[in-house]
Amino acid sequence: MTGLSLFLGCLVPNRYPGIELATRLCLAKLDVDFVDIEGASCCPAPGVFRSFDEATWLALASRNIVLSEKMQRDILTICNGCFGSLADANHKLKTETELKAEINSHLSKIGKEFRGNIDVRHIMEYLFREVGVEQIKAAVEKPLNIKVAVHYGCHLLKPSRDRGLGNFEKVRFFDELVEAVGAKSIDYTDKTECCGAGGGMRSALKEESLKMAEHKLSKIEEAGVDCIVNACPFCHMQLDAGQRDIRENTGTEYNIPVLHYTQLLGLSLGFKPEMLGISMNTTNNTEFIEKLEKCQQAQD
Ligand code: 9S8
Ligand code: 9S8
Ligand code: COM
Repeated sequence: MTGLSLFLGCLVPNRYPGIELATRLCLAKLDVDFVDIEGASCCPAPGVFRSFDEATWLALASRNIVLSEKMQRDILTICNGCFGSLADANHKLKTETELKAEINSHLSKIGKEFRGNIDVRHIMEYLFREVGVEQIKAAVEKPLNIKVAVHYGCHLLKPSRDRGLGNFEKVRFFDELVEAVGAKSIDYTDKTECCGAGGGMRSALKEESLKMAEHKLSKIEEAGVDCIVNACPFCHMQLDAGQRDIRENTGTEYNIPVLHYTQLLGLSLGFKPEMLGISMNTTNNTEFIEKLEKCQQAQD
C-alpha cells in the first residue's frame, strides 16, 4: 500500500492541536505508514480561493501536492476543506492538459513541476476503504457506550460524482466507523446539511452562518446524543465555538460536546481524554469527559 504524508492544514495546528495529536496517536496505533510534509502551506481553502481565482487556487494547491509527489506518498487530509481543495486540484490537473501546462509554468519559477502521480485521501474514506471497519473493531480496547450525532460536512461527500462514496443523502460509511468503536450513531433531521462555516460564511456573514449552525444544533439536541462527531476542523470550530457565539448573540444555550473522529477513535484505542485534547474545546465538556473516563474505566 502507498505510504502517506500527513497534511495538517491551518486550523488543526492553530486552533485544535488536540486533533493533530489524536491523529498521530491513532495512525501509529493502527500501523499506518505516514510522515510529515515539510514546507506545506494552506491547501488553500476551497470555498474561498477556488471561488475567487482558479489559477491562484491551483498554483498553491499543486505546490503542496508536488511536495508529496517528491516523496512518492499519497496525501492524507484530516479536514474536509483540505481534502476538497487538494483532491479537486489533483483531479483537474491530472485530467486537463492545458491547465496543467499553465500551472506548471508558474511552478517552474520555484523549480517545481506537477506530475500527477499520487492521490489525495481523506482520513475517513482511508480508514473505511484501506484499514477497514473490521480491523478497527479488532483494535478497539475500550468500547465507548455513547450516543453520537455524525456530521459529515460538505466537501467530504460533494461533488458526489467525483468522491465515489455513494448517494450522499443515504451515506453510511462514517456511521459504520463510529459504530466500530462501540458507539451508537443516532440519525437526525438534515444530517447531511452544511454546518454554515464553509465558503467564507463564518467570517463574512456571521449571522447567517450561525443560523445554519443553530439549525443543525437544534436538530442534534432533539435527537438526544452525548456528542457530535465530525471529520473537519472547520465544522468542528463552527459547531463548538459556534455554541458560544449563539449564546452571546441570541442567549440560546446549547451544551453539546464536539469531537473529531480521530479523538473518538483515540478514546476507544485506550488514550485518555487529556491526551487527545478533548478539553481544548470552547464548549465546556467537563461532564462529558467524566462520562468518557467512566466508560473507559468500566473496561479495565
Ligand atoms: S488549510 Fe488553510 S484554512 Fe484550512 S484547515 Fe482545512 S482548509 Fe485547508
Ligand atoms: S460543512 Fe458545508 S462547507 Fe463545510 S466541510 Fe467543514 S465546514 Fe462545515
Ligand atoms: C470548509 C472549507 S471545510 S471552505 O471554507 O469552504 O473553504
